[in-house]
Amino acid sequence: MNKKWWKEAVIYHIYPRSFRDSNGDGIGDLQGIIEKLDYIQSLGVDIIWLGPVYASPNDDNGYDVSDYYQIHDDFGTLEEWERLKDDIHRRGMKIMMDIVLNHTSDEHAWFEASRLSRDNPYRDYYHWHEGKEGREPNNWGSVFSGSAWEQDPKTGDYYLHLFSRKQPDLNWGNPKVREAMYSMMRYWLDKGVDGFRLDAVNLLCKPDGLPDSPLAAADSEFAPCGPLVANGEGIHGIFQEMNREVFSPAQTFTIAEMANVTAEEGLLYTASDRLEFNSIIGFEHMDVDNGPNGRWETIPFDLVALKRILNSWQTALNGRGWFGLYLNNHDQPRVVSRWGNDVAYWKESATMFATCLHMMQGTLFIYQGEEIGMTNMKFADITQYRDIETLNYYRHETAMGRPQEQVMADIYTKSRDNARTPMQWNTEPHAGFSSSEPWIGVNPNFTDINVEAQEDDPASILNYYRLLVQLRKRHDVIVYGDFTPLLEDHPAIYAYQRTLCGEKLFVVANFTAEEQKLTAVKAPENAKLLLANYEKADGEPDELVLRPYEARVYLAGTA
Ligand code: ISL
Ligand code: CA
Repeated sequence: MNKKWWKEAVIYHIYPRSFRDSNGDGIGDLQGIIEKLDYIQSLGVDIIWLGPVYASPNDDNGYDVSDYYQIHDDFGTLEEWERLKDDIHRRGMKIMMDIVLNHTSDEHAWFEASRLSRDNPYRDYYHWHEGKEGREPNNWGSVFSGSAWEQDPKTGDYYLHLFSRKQPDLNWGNPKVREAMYSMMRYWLDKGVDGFRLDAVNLLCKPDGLPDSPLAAADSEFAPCGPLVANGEGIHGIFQEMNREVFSPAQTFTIAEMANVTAEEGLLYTASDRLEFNSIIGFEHMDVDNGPNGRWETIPFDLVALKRILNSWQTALNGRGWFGLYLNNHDQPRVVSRWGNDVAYWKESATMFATCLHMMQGTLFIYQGEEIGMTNMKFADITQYRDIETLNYYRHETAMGRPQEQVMADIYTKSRDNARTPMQWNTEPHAGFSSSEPWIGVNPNFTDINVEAQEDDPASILNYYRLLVQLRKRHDVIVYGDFTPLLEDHPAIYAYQRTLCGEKLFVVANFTAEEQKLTAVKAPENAKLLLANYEKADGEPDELVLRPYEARVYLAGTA
């Protein structure tokens, strides 16, 4: 058991545009976060992860950075950022910045120079290529619909953008790009940043020769290229260099965000002796209800598949690498609506997911609003959506002739805007998020679901989260214990055991709205109920009936 502070840490993830608006322009800002630090601290969290707050034309809400050294006017000033950082530190918490290395904005000075001519010194900062037979250099599709290539009128060449056309991919084969990004990260470390969340970072190395993606679907001219581009040749060398140049000297804490990664690969990125990253947030478990054609296609939720994936990560990384535990973030629909029941069993399912996740091994993430059970949002009209991925998808699908109701149904299920509606603070107008009309609509259920309503209610989701965080601090077995999967093929119950130096933690969770009888497993001898999401857990541990979305945790052999 290799103890580290960051393994024990709980991270609170802020999406700055939607957290709290202090000056009434409808957009969340740094001063708004400063005002809410008491609240964040009251959750018991250790680290605040700040979504991108750099200068940006906001094509992808700040993940398109035009200047990595400036704070976006919408959010405030560098002085305000300094104050936020100092206030976070004064409270004994840490600050983690979101770092976007795969691409810049097309309004970044490097890209503006690079598009001027073929022999511009910045040309090689990006991926510029000639067309092939009057078309794109290959069949790669962008994550945000359409081609991953854009032809630029100035020279007639194409540039690569795996995300929007305003997010050109950087060429990490160019040592000048690497050095510039390393010094940018050092700049933030010198300012006192404690850690980084590295955006889409396993996409940095594109395959030589730019081969076509084999994933072409019959009805689309462009093919998903994530699996082909992810984890490219040379990537580990770059991460080890980055670690030597930036992370190790500053002893900083790093979490790599990576889609298209299995547990075996996740171990390569996080194994402590390989000196790449401390931890990883993967997508495999969140992709469990994606169909063969990607995330917009939804297949029924399959608990056995989810267990297979999460259990494989728990086992593969144990003792060698380190996992990042999440079920919610700004890119995912709210899990309580997605795989739970946000009507009849809203509180039960929200706390069940939390229990199941919090008792696993890894650094824990709480995404703003998750701790009060915020739900998905169905906007009546496409014009009310703001997310570029959603808007591009709508445009693309309707242009292909798909009925609008079908496309809207996909959007209701998977749009990232589900998780980007303003934080629901109280019952005041605009949910206490802002004094004026917010940049994106507030979920009308804020009158029922808000922080104020839950603050003093001992049975609220909010106070359940506080308890979960405290338990993690109190019991090493939750952080460090070995993981043993149980009932792997059971279609309705997630069960597992954690063990550490004679201590045993036994976790059972009912993922359905029906009662489930627990027959094949039982809590260990002399185990005591540590936590439950129903008032009173009845029955003896060996003849349990789990009520709808009930979750229980038993502890035995306390040292
Ligand atoms: O690459 C993918 C699929 O092949 C995506 O799932 C991708 O990994 C994911 O979208 C990365 O998300 C992050 O980078 C995006 C940004 O829009 C997201 O908000 C951010 O979390 C581009 O910067
Ligand atoms: Ca504001």
